[in-house]
Amino acid sequence: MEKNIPGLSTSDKKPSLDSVDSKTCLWLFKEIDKDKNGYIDTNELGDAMNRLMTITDVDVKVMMDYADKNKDHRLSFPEFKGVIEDIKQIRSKKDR
Ligand SMILES: [Ca+2]
Ligand SMILES: [Ca+2]
Repeated sequence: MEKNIPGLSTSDKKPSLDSVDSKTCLWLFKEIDKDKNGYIDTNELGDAMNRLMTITDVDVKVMMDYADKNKDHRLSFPEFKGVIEDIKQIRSKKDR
């Protein structure tokens, strides 16, 4: 049995939202974009969210609506990244 060596096992850690950089963002985006068409649609967002929590179709639609800035009913990477940035900002304001 091997001991966990700090620094070598960091890849096992789930990224926290505060430490999400553009690289992690892109990885997340690709994880959610199941059909790899470069966009996250409502179904893909719903699937991803369902894995994390119990969420209703309405919740997913609200999230989609908020994130979908150009209203084409799918999320491009900049739109997705924008949401992450927004959440990070809201969180950092709360901490103050
Ligand atoms: Ca897709
Ligand atoms: Ca869009």
